[in-house]
Amino acid sequence: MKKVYTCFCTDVIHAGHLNIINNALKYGEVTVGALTDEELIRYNKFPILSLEERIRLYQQIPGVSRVVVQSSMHYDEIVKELKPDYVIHGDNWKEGAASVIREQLIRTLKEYGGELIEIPYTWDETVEKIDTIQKEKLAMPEYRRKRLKQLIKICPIVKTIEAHSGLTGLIAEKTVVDTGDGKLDQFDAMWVSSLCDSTAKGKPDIELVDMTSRFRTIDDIMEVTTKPIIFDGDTGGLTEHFVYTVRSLERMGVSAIIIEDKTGLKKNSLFGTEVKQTQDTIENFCAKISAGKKIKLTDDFMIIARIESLILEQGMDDALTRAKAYVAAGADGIMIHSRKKDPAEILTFCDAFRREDKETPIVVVPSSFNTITNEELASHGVNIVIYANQLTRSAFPAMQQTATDILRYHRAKEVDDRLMPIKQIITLINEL
Ligand code: SPV
Ligand code: MG
Repeated sequence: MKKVYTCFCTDVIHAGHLNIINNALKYGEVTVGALTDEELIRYNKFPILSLEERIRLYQQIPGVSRVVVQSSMHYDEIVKELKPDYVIHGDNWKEGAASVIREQLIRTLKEYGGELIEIPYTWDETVEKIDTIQKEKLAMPEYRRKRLKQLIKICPIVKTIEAHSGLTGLIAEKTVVDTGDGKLDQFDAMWVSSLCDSTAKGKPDIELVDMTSRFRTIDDIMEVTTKPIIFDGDTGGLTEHFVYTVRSLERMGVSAIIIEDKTGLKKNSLFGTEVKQTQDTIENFCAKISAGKKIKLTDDFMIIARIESLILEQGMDDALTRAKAYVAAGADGIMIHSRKKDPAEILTFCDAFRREDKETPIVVVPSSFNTITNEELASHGVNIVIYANQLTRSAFPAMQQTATDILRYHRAKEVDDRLMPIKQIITLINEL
């Protein structure tokens, strides 16, 4: 009996998959590979079923002899191990990002005389509908909300970028980069920054933009994206108000709120000690965390405590003492912030915190200490990295320069080659 291999990265079996299996059976005994969660995420196919559930699903397909785990989108490793006589795949991967995977597979098969069989890809209305439903499901509150906790478990570090509008949400959702080794990468989550949400409205970052308005921003982002949202909740306000915020965010499908241990008039942390900022007492802040924890209804929603001790120059011991207290009060994660250019104090904190607490997720925002890479942060136990304001900071000077130049030249011709072509901008947004 010849050996046939195919790999699935789906949560739903439709006519297209059955067609592949039926064709594969003509050549021999069929093994199906189930792609790992980590690889699916890098290719923007966030799994709704767990790997175990997907394995069981594939095992139930008539004609499938066994299911194995494929741990890379590239077939080299699995093909070298299984040495199938045939690998079968739809013919829809000759172009685009997946073509690199195809070419590499052909080279590997050649080494021992294996063969690639490509069959016409099934694309009809039913398949299209199933595909759309799967994608749309991810935007629903119950799927979106739990996705952050899932990502923390799966990813070495959850890469998060700021979004403050539908358009920036789309950038966070759709920006994919080819990492050069035939792999793709993208952002995992979105940060609704108080700084950028306020700035976009032309307001200072002092908790002036009210919750109704901030929820409207979230709604705009949610309408056009599926990725999970981390909400910048500033100080969380009065505890009596904070519990309502938690309820609303959780119901909307937001995954986490981060609140900072400051009280009184909030100023942006990046001002540090240049402006008057007051840190809350440990007791008050713990009470706020506990109240939020008590009111939330799901295990998915996270309340993350942000420590301002380093920002306010209160020292490392204070930061660590507070971290411990906030976790004891029920915080689902810790954010440690710094405005130093050198990441040393952040890393010292992370290492010390991790020596005692291996589990509680750590969040960092490397706006000032921007030389450090995601990988370095992950190696110090950081779980979520937030690129908190770079989209706003790149867009603002570009727009300002354009406005200045139109005034200077009395026309728009001189700025035109810096602009996105009109044709491109009107096709940027997909219609339903
Ligand atoms: C934000 O993005 O609004 C933040 C991060 O809170 S920072 O601006 O660095 O304080
Ligand atoms: Mg903020």
